[in-house]
Amino acid sequence: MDRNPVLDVSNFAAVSKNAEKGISRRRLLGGAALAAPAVAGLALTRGGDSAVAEPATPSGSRHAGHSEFPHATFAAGRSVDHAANGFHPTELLRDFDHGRTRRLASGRVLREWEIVAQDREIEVAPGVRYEAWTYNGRVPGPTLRAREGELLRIRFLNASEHPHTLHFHGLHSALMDGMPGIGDNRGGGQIEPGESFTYEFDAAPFGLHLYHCHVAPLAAHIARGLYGAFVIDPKAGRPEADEMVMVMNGFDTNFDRANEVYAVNTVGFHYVEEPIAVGRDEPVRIYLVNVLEYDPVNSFHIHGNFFNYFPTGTSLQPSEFTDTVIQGQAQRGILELKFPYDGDYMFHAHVSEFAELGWSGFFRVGDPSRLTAAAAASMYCELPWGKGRPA
Ligand SMILES: [Cu+2]
Repeated sequence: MDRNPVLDVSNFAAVSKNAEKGISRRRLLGGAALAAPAVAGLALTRGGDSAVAEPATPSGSRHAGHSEFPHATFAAGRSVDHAANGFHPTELLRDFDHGRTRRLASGRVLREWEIVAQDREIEVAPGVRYEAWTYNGRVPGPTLRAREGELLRIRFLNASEHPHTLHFHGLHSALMDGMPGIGDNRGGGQIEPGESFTYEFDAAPFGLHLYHCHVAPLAAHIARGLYGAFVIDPKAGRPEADEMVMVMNGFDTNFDRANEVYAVNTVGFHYVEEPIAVGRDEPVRIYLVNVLEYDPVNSFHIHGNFFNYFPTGTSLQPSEFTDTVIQGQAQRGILELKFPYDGDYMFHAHVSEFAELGWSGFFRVGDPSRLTAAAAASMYCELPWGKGRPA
């Protein structure tokens, strides 16, 4: 059907050791996957008893009120092996890659990075492995950070077994667009395995952008993990704050074009397991990017608080003071807020299904002895690893 082997869906399934063909996320949620509890490491472990084969609409569930919506929980008693993954979502959160800089004769700053595309298996929830395609071995790729007006140079090496590109959002010429078919005769366009290309363009406009691969089939290349945030600071900078990047993503672990795991920064429920520590009354700035494939919208909601929202970060004036934003794919924005009270505050997709499949976390504000998430989490939902689960 297609000349490119990566287009073959059966090929996708074949390379995912843990994928179980034909088990969709919706069937999983409906309880059908109970017949195959080993599916991608996912099992419905209600009450810690994997043999509990409840129908899709059980009655008398401990989780009355959403009993028609059994949770896909993850391998109990385990955490993701971050060392094996090669990246840690807690560190990745505040990891901004400024590259190397030097001043050109003109006085202008040249900023340079090297990005290598590599195939790499990663664990996206305890026991759930995924054959990712990565930039610099991590998902999301490095958060590239520059300042408005600089000259940017990104050397891209494709060490993957598949053709890829770097397609940046921002202002640049067609040759630098990472678009297959444009500039192939000048070394650009689609970058084949083993090839390299250097992208060069001005840092403009200031704001929060993203980059991703633009090789077809596009959904597959993006869903595999080839994306990252791209921050261009305004010339005068932004006010001091505790800054963090959140890339909202998901993983189609059985290659049926629907996601089984949802997350911020790749690992489902990671910020439940390790709440994000922030200071009380300290300014916090979140660079929020939605790269989710296969679902039309994503969202971010915070408990007990409101934030100023700067869509695309291209204006210094917020457009909204709110507690929930909706983003389509590639939409992004900057959130600024302070936490006035100690305690643990949940943040999650307000698409509840995403929240219950991993896209949930907590901010831990000030004194951790007060109102911590262990209790809150168990009240909210049955969570992985048996923590906080009622006896
Ligand atoms: Cu690609």
